Amino acid sequence: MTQETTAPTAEEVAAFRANVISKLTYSIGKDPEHASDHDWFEAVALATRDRMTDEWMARTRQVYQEGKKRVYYLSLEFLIGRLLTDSLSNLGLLEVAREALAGVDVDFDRIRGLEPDAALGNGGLGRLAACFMESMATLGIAAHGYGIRYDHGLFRQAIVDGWQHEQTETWLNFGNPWEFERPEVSYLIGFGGSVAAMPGTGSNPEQSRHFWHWAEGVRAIAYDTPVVGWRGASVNTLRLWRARAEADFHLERFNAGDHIGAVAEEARAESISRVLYPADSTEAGQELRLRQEYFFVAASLQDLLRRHLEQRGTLMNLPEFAAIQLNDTHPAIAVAELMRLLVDVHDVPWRKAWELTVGTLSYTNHTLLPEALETWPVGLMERLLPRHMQIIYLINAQHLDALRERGVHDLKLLRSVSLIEEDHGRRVRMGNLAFLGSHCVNGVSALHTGLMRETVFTDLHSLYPKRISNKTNGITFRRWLYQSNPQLTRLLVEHVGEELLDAPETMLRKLDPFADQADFRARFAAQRLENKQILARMIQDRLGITVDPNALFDVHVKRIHEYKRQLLNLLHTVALYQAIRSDPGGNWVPRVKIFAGKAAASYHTAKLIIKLTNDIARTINDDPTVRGLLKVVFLPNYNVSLAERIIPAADLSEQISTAGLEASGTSNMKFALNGALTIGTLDGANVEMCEQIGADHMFIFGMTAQEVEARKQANEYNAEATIIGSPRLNEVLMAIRNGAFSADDPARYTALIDGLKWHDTFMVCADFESYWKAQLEVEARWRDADSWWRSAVFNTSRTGWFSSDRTIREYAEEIWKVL
Ligand code: 26Y
Repeated sequence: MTQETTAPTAEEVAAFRANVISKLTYSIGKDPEHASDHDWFEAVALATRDRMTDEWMARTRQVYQEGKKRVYYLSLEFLIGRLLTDSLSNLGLLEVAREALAGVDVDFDRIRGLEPDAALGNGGLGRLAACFMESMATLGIAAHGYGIRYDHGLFRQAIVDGWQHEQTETWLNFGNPWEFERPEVSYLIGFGGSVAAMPGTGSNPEQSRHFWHWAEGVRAIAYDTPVVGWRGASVNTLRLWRARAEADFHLERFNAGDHIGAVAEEARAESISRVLYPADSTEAGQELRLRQEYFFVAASLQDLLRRHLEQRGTLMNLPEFAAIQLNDTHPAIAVAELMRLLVDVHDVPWRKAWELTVGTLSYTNHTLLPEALETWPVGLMERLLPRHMQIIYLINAQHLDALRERGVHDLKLLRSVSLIEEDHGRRVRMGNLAFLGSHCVNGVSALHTGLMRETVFTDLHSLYPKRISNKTNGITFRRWLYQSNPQLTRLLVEHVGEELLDAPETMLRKLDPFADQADFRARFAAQRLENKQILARMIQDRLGITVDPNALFDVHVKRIHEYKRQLLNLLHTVALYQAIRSDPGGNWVPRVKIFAGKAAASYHTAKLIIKLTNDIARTINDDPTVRGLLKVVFLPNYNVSLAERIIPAADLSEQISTAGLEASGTSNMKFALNGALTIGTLDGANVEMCEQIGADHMFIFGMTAQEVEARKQANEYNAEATIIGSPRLNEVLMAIRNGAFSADDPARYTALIDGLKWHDTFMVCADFESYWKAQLEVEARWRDADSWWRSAVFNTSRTGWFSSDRTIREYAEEIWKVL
């Protein structure tokens, strides 16, 4: 592998092989003669984990001795993917492992494919958390990730007759060789019950401490996974909580004869860590979700306070030694829970507790979509977390009083910054709670941060103008370049040197001059072709569709959502199809349109878009007049491992959300890093990519966020008029609407297409012509190979800034104060 320029020595290989065989024999109990591939995978994983463990312990000891400040990253999602290649590669042991296994006739590539993806996340937010964990380890930041160890991660997507079906994901079926179970690290988490003031602590609610007599206790058990940084720099911990029933409680009921009740109790407790909420950006709104949020927040805060107290003996200096980052509002109940722990459990006066809370917490917002802004009914909160509800009321009262004292009497403003929404039944606004309880609040791209200030948080921002800052997202280059694209990495290292691997943010730029060298461009194109051949084989194997690796691979992969506008891409696909059919002898650029992504199970329109993709694919792929000039492929079950294979094989990256709605996007960065050209709107981080890479090397189209907003405000957008003005668009819509792709059910898409005509909330029609033109430019550029590959090189060379190391450095310096 690329990052190990010197071949491994025979001793290293023999030592590693001995470790693996010892694991196979004594931990798995298998004779090498009879071991299955899966046994070998597990043995290698265990041997790899051993190599991390020494460094892990040394590191933990050092952090303790040096008294370093710690970072706690609280996230309901960690979309990790596989860990074997990642860990070996970061430890510099990839070639060692490969050779060690070859010596016993085991193929490394075959066994690494057996590892299930740890899919403990839905999409961008969860994957960002995983990239951040790796970058924090690489930069030597003493960080702990805290989350939930779901029995079942994100569902497996099966496509049956073109429709998405959700199947249970079972990543733990064969156990998990990376984790350490810590039965001794466990906390009891309460729910429900009642609250009573402690006698003698005063009647002023600010001064009184309270007992919370909760009705139900659930045990949180820790499972630790070591996370190793680049070149083994340091090893941090991802601590995930599993829910277990309180054993004694359940046994008492059982002994009393209530067998069913005892089991039901157990099931109810354990359901908390049973399954990841499979919705992205659509309000989950279920009691179980709130239980999950509180469960992991409460366990994590107790755990970190215990660690802090053990080391410092007081909580008064918490912000000096601990920084807690809330990944979206999902852990926002931490504001109330930290207050509760400080005031009720540790006897800290209210004012001081508030100062400590705000000084320790910070919050990242990942979306402005109204349906994804969490609010919880006051009634539910009172029932499940009665003491927290009191605390939230108290925080709110003080917050509003302080404003009135500052002379703010505008009722509309006070209502908008209140923690309680009064309009649609009383609900707690978790975004406002996270904002008020944090000293720093950030967005994830420059555009998104600006919109946060102007829209959802405009009033809070006017009151706390310094609180919001921007931290543009990034990706870890170790996974998204070195591991997923060894061919390209090798080429880059050959031209700018080994140092590239340690300092890609600066070194990638050194490739710029090579963009003008024909032989370099040829090699850049050749590595792409190799990756495309691999993907073409996979498409053939999985779907039986033959695609030409020399065609332009046009790729749109991400969660399926109307705002991401997969539908716009499909309209272009059909328009292209119709154009080819009306001029089959024309000089067309052969294209393969590749789609992949999951739809939330309850999101009907998104699931219909998947069906439409498959209907269009079947019709076009079977049409002999097209002669393979256009192929459409929907690859099922998009996940991290599939992304690692698709992205390095992409020529064109589709980033076409309605401007203003994609907070950042991170696959846009992964594609560009691997040298794909982007067709995209000025949305999220596309804007900053354009600044770094140069508009000449991207295909930017469509309305800007401002234009979208202006049109909405003016209430003048009329999709129907737009459709009448575009015969091409009209023809496409008519064909889909009238069943050209759904002869078995001609009315299948009537409502979908009529929806575009009457509402077009995401401005698909409005951007269609502009998108069509941008796609023509794509074709013109593709025909001019020199120009295409020159731009491709610039995409790779100018994407260094999007390393998550840069992002983490910004958090570390400006928010956490740990660097
Ligand atoms: C409320 C609950 C149902 C919910 C669950 C998951 C709400 C939102 C989400 C996930 C949001 C998410 O993934 N957001 C994405 O975060 C990425 C990382 O910052 C961004 O790049 C991306 O634009 C944004 O959509």
